[in-house]
Amino acid sequence: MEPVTTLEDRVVVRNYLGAGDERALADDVLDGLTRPFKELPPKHFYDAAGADLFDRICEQPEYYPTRTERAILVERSAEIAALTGASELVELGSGTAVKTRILLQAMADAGTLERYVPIDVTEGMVRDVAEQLVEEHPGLAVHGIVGDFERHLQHVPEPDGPRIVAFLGGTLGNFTPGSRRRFLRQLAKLLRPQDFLLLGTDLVKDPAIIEAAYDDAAGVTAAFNRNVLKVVNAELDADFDPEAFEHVAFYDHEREWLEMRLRASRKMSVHIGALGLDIDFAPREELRTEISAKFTPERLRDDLAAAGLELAELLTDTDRMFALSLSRPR
Ligand code: AVJ
Repeated sequence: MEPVTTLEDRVVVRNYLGAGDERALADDVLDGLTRPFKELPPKHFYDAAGADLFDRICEQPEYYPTRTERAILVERSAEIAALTGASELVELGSGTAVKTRILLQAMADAGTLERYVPIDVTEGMVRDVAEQLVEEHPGLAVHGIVGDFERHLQHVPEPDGPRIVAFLGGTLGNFTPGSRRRFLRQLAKLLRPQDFLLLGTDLVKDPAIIEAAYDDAAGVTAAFNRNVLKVVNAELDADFDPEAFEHVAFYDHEREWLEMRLRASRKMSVHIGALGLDIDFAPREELRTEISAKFTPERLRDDLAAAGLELAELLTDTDRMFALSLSRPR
């Protein structure tokens, strides 16, 4: 009898998130809100409501990164598949894998596709994507990792063939310059000489275009920004009044990054029950919630080089709004 492979045989999902993970928010809030300049890391935007708001941001006419990156992928995926000869795709922050499907299809068309390794913090998302993709691609194996790509990269399985590690969407821009290079070095460790890093980065451009992308007319980004306060309220029993904070988005020329802040409209005191902590805001005091770095090709090359990587291809749209880069160990 022929051995029968069921869909289940081709899907493995491992969850590395543990009890300690609620602490991550508590620690970040304790640390970030007691600093002289208040700050919260952007990863806490993404509860279910935040993820929905982010999806809606991607549909706003002002928010160019998502559709531009997708267009580059549509245009160049066949070339990426051919150039890398990759049989496996490891993806950080895979989400609903909308863009990834384009690349996986190109790898399937090239006849090389064997395995997809999505990494995401939302278990349901990893499972759904895994099940859909094995149905779409006969022979594809999916090894899903539910975890934080800043902490769980050691659980990425040994490579099975030539590999692409993909970090799309411009999320590298959330790192400050020093930690950005440190993180790129972590990614470089997943690569052997024949492997490639596929990185999506937003590019330096007219600040008015960037600022509009982070302050859309429909107010979706403003709602997304305030959502982080709702996350803190829900998870840490706090009493932020999100509507008392104004959405601020500005491009910092010197640092070449977009910065989002929440500005207190009045003096207030916020109680954070789970931490037994009271935080005071002065009128107009600002809380930084995100930086989103924009790159020049030169700076990208330098950051990659600092991580021991060499730029092989820089793929951009005709307006040079966004870049996909392929790099490999030097
Ligand atoms: C998901 C980090 C790439 O920086 O453009 C969108 C997040 N913040 N609008 C970005 C975001 C406000 C986004 N990244």
